Formats: sequence, C-alpha cells, structure tokens
Amino acid sequence: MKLSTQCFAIALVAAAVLPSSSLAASNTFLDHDFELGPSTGFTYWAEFSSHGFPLIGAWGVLSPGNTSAWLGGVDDETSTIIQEVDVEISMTKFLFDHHIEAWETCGANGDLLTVTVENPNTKTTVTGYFGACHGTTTSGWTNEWLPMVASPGDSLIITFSFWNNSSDPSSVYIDNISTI
Ligand SMILES: [Ca+2]
Ligand SMILES: [Ca+2]
Repeated sequence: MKLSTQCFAIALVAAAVLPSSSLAASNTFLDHDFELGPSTGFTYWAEFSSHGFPLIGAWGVLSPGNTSAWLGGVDDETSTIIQEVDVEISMTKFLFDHHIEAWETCGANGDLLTVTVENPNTKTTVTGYFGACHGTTTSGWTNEWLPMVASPGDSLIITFSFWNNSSDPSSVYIDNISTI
C-alpha cells in the first residue's frame, strides 16, 4: 500500500512506540483488555455508537485475548467508549494498543480517532488525535501512549472516540489499556 508522508497520525501530544520490555508495574484497570466485554454480562465500558452498533466483541482481529473494541467501520459513524477507573499505582503515561484499517484518502476532515484522559482531581486533561487514512493503516497492533500523571486516589475518565466522515469508512481497534 502506498504510504504518504503527508498522511501521518495527528498528535497534539507526544505519542511513541514503546518496546514491551520498557513496561513496569501497571495499574490493572477493570476490563483493561476488553475480555470481560458485554458478551460476558459485564459492562465496565460505556458504549455509544451513532448507528447503534455493539463496539466490544470478538472481531477476528487477533491480539492477546479474544476481544477488543471496534470503532468506526461505516460512513458517518461516531463510536465512543468511556470508562472511569481508579488509580492505585503512581503513573506518568497512559498506554493503549490500536490497530487502524483505513481506506480514507489523506487530507483535511478525514476520519479521526480522539483519545482523551481526564484526571478530575488534578484538573488535567490530555488528548491525542490520530488520523486514519492510507498512510496510517497499521500492519498489526501498535502501542501508543499519552503523558498522564496520576497518583493513588486519583481517578481517570478515559474516552476513545472515532469519527468516520461520509465516504471511505475506516476502522480502529483498541485493546490492552495500561499505565507506567
Ligand atoms: Ca483483548
Ligand atoms: Ca472516511
């Protein structure tokens, strides 16, 4: 697939790939890997789909475990998942795995993943923007992170929201939320 340097993830905050060996103690948030998703009767994540789609399930996109969140997939779809989690271990980074399948032509007003982590106790919010288009399609699962400082006793409001415009639908899969 043709790659374009004009078509990279838009990140207003630092985002990078971290080797798994760099991972240290992590908060284990409830259903951090989506394996307890609605099919099991647990609903830790709130889901909102403008087309009424289920967003957490076994989608055949392999990652450790069986299930993940699938955002997007059709035109004019906004898919959002939200969870508030308690912080038990001091952290400086919020990490997640994502896999992008994009058919969008790169340019303005393209399909866009917005990841927001809010710490109400410190009144801090970090937001990452990841455009989905030909050049950002991933060959597999990729780790990304946002700089979020939090301490035991804090809680975080985590939001993943993906907007698809009116043509060339893209998909973004989310899995394995963690912290360091
Ligand atoms: Ca999973
Ligand atoms: Ca699109």
